[in-house]
Amino acid sequence: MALLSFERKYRVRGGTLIGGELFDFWMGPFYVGFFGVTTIFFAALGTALIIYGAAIGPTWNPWLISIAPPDISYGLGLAPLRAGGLWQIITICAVGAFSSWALREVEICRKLGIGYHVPFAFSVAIFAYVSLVVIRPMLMGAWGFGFPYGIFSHLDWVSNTGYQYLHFHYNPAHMLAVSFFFTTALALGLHGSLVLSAVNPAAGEDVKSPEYEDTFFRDLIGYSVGTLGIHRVGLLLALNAGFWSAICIILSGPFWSRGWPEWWTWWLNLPIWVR
Ligand code: UQ2
Repeated sequence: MALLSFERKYRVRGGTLIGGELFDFWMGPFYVGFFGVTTIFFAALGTALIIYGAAIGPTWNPWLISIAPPDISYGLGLAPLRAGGLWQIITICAVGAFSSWALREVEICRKLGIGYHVPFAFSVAIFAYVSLVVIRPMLMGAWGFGFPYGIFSHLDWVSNTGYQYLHFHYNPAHMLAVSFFFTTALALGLHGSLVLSAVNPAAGEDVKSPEYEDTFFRDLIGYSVGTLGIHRVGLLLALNAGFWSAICIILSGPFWSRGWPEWWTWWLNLPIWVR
């Protein structure tokens, strides 16, 4: 709020994808836009339905509240509200809210004339969610393959689904995803600590320039990826973490229904081994 006068020149008209100038305004610090309205609509309806689902359920214990998808027998049809229909509408609301939020990011990028990197990155996170509750269930022929909306219940789902494939860590796409998640943490750890070491010095000491950051890594490992480069590396690592997560679960079921350890028999079956 305090920056509003400073930011006045960034509050430009236009760049909207839909609705023209109808919703082209700000409420306090927030840009509204057509997709701000649809975000609020889907988020509010989805949240209300979750609360309704909790109200007709057996518990108010926040850890145990759960809204389950329909039974597998409903296939890809609609289910009664109390038998998975709530889950179906909540899923529509979630996808609607996430997509609206991404498109609102796009409109803000267009206003500012900056790249679409942020909505693109967010889209990969949306893809990971959609792969679990839309793409994989559709490929497997039933909404019942989606995960339940609850804190413990979704953990149980992950555990059960993993054990259906005996040992999920043998899933090659899961291996890639996990490796990218860890490397993302390494990169952010390196980057956050390096930046703070240079630009947040002890009281009375001078802020250091990026050359110091380069020099630290040149002294340490003979190479600096650079201040722009580290953000390219970070984005690449994070997007790959989300992307391979989506791939690893889409593969499991629709394209591989046995244990993942067994997948590796291709290695033993290579014709290069001496019998
Ligand atoms: C760097 C640099 C930064 C950084 C970091 C590095 C001045 C402020 C962290 C070092 C990063 C390297 C060497 C690549 C790491 C790669 C992986 C896959 C973890 O050089 O430039 O800018 O923050």
